[in-house]
Amino acid sequence: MPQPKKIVILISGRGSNMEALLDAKLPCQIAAVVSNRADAEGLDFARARGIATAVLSHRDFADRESFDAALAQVVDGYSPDLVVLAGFMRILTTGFVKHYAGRLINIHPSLLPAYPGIDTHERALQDGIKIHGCTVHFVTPHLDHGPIIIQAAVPVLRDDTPESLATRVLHEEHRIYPQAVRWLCQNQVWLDGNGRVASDRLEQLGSTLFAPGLE
Ligand code: NHR
Ligand code: GAR
Repeated sequence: MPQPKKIVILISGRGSNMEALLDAKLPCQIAAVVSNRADAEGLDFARARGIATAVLSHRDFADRESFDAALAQVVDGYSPDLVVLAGFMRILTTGFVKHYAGRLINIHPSLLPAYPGIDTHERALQDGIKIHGCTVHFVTPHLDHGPIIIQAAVPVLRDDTPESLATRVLHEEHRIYPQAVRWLCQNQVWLDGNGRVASDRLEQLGSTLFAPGLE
């Protein structure tokens, strides 16, 4: 048996995606949870599970380069095979992203490449789109444009608010993020030399989502 992969999770707040990962009994070692905010709710949950935590406040650094350099030092202290952004809210410099090329992933609350950036649910409702969702992708220097590993689609309903839509999307985030990490830990999915997501999984299952549904 090869050594289980080591994972570091980066958070900024609530940490519900981190919780989903900790609850998923993944075939890997969660080495640490690192936050850029000391008051991130997710830190308490990780501590209660006996997982190492670290806080590095971006406010203590003069610029993004120095914050990212210090962050990389903390993260590298756990020698991770995979670094997982879970509601991490700081844009990362090219230097940081390149250092973790092929082993840095993010979950984003939209069907990328639609709605990169923040306030995705509000913008989706403004545009009147009928199908929305979430995306797990490798992180590249081009914000929210890295190679896609898995997506989940949900309907947008007539009376949705940004909050109700966020809740529906978040439910699916909690399903696809553990799945993506499991594939990566088991070497069933990887980033190939051409910057594309490759996979040796045989099944290709799925079904059509109509919104509103057909009569
Ligand atoms: N860094 C790089 N280089 N590439 C990506 O794809 C990244 C990234 C860092 C974070 C997560 C991303 C998301 O899923 C992510 C992907 C924060 C912002 C942002 O504007 C945008 C996208 C993401 C995360 N952050 C503001 C900033 O100035 C701060 C906003 C705040 O604190 O509320 O860094 O959406
Ligand atoms: C999630 O919806 C995640 O996709 C999103 O923030 C939420 C974090 O929730 N990420 C971003 O918007 C990154 N810019 P969580 O802290 O409970 O996992």
